[in-house]
Amino acid sequence: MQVFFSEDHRLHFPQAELSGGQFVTPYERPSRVEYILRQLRERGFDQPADPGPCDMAPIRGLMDPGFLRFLETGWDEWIAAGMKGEMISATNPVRRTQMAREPRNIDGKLGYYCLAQETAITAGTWRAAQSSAASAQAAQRAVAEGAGAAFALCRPPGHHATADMFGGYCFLNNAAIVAQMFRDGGADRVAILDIDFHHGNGTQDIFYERGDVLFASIHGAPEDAFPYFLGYADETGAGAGEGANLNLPLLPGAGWDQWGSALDTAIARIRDFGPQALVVSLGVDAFKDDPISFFKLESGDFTRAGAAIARLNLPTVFCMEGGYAIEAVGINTVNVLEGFLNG
Ligand code: OKP
Ligand code: ZN
Repeated sequence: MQVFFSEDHRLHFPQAELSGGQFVTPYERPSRVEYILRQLRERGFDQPADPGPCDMAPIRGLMDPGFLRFLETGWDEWIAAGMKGEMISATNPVRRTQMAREPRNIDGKLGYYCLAQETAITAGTWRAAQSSAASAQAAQRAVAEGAGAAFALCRPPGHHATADMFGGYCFLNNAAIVAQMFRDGGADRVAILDIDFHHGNGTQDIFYERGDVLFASIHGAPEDAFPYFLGYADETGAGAGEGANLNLPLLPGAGWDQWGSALDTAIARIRDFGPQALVVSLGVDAFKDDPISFFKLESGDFTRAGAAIARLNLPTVFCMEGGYAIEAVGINTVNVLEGFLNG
């Protein structure tokens, strides 16, 4: 399986994440990828290839132009406005501000485009986010050209980012970009399977009214887990997308019995949908020792998950998302990939 990875992820490493009223070292940190790279190396995977530059054309087709302008130029504006710290949003449009429009002031703009305040923007964030999307794009191209599957070792992750908001450690929605590239390349239907512990609100939002991209997600119930405001089972899609959104929320403590059977449900739905390509939002934070999650998967369960996904027998792009139990993140990620290859 080809692996794509860019060292430019290092350009994004905020000093602080707002967590429980404290500033802590971000959970989503550069060293996460070192553990994944080491496991790939030790277990005989191909040397990761650099993806080359990010192709902005498919991204501009999917994302809000004002949001992209903000990501591109926001940091310079912030510094020019005399701000001294990292970009952390303090004021956001909330209920009954549906008519909110982009402010001129950069602090206001930051709030306008931010969906969760734990995520800071720094000088290198935009370039890192582009390099992450570039890895996803290179993996898509490899699979479109006939590789059965490819792994994009994306960092920062993507599935919380909408067409016009960042947050939950995400800036550009890599999985959505890949799905759209498959569509643009001629696939009539594409499925996205999101196995990250957190609901992929961004991916859901981007495709919610579209019937050509199925989004299926297994995640911590929104009553109890970030991103809190989306991910309920009754969100089934709208308009042309009615029926093309499947949320499988699970309560705290869910282990393989429940999680594995939710995976079977998602896989059956994907099979019924009849896609020509599959994108997997591959988070491994459903692991029992994850510091910010509450499922109970064992490392061996990730191998079983990979094998189950392989039975779909689809051209597959894996995009890395979350996983914060730093010692195990490599083992669990590569278990999914190995389970898939042997499945
Ligand atoms: C990103 B991905 C920690 C709370 C963190 C944000 C979680 C983002 C997860 N005190 N809230 O889906 O793994
Ligand atoms: Zn997650």
